[in-house]
Amino acid sequence: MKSALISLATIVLLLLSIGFVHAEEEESAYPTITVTFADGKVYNITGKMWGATIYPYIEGRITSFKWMDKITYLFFDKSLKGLNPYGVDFVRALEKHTYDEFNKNIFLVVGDTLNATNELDSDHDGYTNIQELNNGTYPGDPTDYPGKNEKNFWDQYGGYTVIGVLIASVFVLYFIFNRMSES
Ligand SMILES: [Ca+2]
Repeated sequence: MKSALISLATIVLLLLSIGFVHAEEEESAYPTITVTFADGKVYNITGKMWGATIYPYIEGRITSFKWMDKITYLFFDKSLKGLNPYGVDFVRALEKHTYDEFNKNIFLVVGDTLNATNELDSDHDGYTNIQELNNGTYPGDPTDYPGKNEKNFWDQYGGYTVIGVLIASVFVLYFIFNRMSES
């Protein structure tokens, strides 16, 4: 009876801790980024602001790719702690505006910022940011670029070729051994 109670208490504690960890994760999806506007005003763009205002605006502007499913790391590194090279260029262009402009019409300023960074190649992979945005690859990740997923012949059929050669070798060896045992 006592051990049953202890097990029950342990299970309850485990469930509670899982709940807490989960709640903490959801709280901070994106990092807070401190920006200094052209008028010298320092401002914190919170994770909530990236997620609820800036990302949805970009999803609406880029129509050739559905960024909704992939947008998490558009500006941020894979640990979601800081900006990737595209995020750095984006914030730099954002800082050319004044706080007043940003405060009055955030969408206008974010739109201008997007236009100002479109022709840059932030990750230096040979594709401009807008080419990558339209193709659904990350403009801040040099290992992700348009055409990367079009596999070449070896990537696509290399595995089958190796298996085919192995099976053929087994057959050849089988016949050779058969002959040797017959003679
Ligand atoms: Ca690029």
